[in-house]
Amino acid sequence: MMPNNVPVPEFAIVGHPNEGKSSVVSTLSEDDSVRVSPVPGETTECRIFPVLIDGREVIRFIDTPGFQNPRKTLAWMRAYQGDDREMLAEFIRIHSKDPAMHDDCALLAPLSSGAGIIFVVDGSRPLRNMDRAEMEILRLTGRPRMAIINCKDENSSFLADWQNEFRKHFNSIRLFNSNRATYSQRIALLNSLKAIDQDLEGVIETVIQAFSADWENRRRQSATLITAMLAESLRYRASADCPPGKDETQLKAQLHREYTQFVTKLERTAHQQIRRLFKHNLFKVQLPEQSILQEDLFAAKTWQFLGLRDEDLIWAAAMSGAAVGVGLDVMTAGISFGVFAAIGGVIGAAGAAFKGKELLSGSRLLGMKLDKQQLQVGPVTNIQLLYILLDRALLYCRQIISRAHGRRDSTSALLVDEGEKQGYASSWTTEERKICDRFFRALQKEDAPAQELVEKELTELIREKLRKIAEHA
Ligand SMILES: Nc1nc2c(ncn2[C@@H]2O[C@H](COP(=O)(O)OP(=O)(O)OP(=O)(O)O)[C@@H](O)[C@H]2O)c(=O)[nH]1
Ligand SMILES: [Mg+2]
Repeated sequence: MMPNNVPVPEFAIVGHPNEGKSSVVSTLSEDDSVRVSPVPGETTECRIFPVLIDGREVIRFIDTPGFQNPRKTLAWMRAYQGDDREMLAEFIRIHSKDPAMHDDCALLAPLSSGAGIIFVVDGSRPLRNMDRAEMEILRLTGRPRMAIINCKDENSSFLADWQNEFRKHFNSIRLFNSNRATYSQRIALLNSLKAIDQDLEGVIETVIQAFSADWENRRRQSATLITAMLAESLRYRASADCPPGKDETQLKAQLHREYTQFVTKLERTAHQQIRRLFKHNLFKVQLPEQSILQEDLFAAKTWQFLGLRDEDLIWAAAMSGAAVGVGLDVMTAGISFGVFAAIGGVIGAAGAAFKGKELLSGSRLLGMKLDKQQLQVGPVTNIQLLYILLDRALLYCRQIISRAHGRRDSTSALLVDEGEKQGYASSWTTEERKICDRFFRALQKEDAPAQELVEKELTELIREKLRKIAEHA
């Protein structure tokens, strides 16, 4: 962590209007409150975006307006005869009342107070003389500077021109797409910042370490949230009185509905908490149509996608909301897999009926007169629910982790459609699946000390999986 007496490094993000400066600031500071707009001239005043880790500011990025009158600014600087160190302050003093120079004064102000420069251009357009004037202004400021080529569209035919020109004016150059940059690309950018000025090396290294510890912390917290969500979903049980004469089908449907709503809400809450950990407040992404996260948690499609085995299909049908209307047949099959258990006088009879193949049809249960007092739903005895929730949580994390904060559209961050994958857990090793198994069995036994141990084990496994996801995001 940054010691108290070390000044916080600051970088002003400068460039022509509408090139993506604010978007770069937003991605680098992981702050999606930065105003980004397709209309040039959106940013009219400088604004500081500090990066806080554990309440301490480690680095700050300054969003600035685009150059307004670069030719006149450059001409003034070239004609300036005074002390170089006073040049920017003098420029601002002389032009501060001139509305035609307002933005130039504003963007040069942080440089005058010592900020480093990150110059942003949209590399998908050709280089113009205006850009050369802007680069020359920045060179004349004498501040340490790097250039970022932020390609707003896929066109890379102008890249070589930009790179050649940049070599004349900047200490460091990077391709950096503010809409697609991943965590590792941001770290790579910070590493390049070290090279622009030797004095910055130590302090930027400290920032990189703080970032990396913070991300590790977020992954650990996400893993803890996922494990808790799994435990609560799988441990759930509820019962209702079912005296003779009461409409049992309706009661089951109601218990079932309450159960699926409970798990669905738990899942949504856990996902939202993870989204907040990664500082995404705007994320209302339209996932690809095929995405499994689009689907209802209990839809048969979800379960098929994520590798459901044939013998679990009836169980899945029983779990799906649609099956509620189907009637007792499917619901009864559900009982056999542990969604519903009839407790009280019925256990012996039901237990006998569950043996053998007939249980799948449910036919023998259908006509049975059971003097049950209570109907119980949960705890779930089918481990598939664990894998489905786990896979969906990991897929959700992948979306969140790979989303750049500077992005403002609502399409998915991922180029590859994750819905095509069969989920993560299906490719896990036997050892990893055993961890899930132990966790699941401990929950069923309601054995608290054993649970604590396996919860730790599972959290650790999830944390490691999240690390791998972040690495490849
Ligand atoms: N597709 C795509 N669009 C981008 C990218 N970067 C920025 N944009 C879009 O370009 C527009 C301008 O982005 P801003 O970040 O507001 O640009 P700016 O340089 O701050 O603009 P001013 O404040 O007006 O000077 C916005 O509509 C952004 O969403 C990018 O990497 N890819
Ligand atoms: Mg802006």
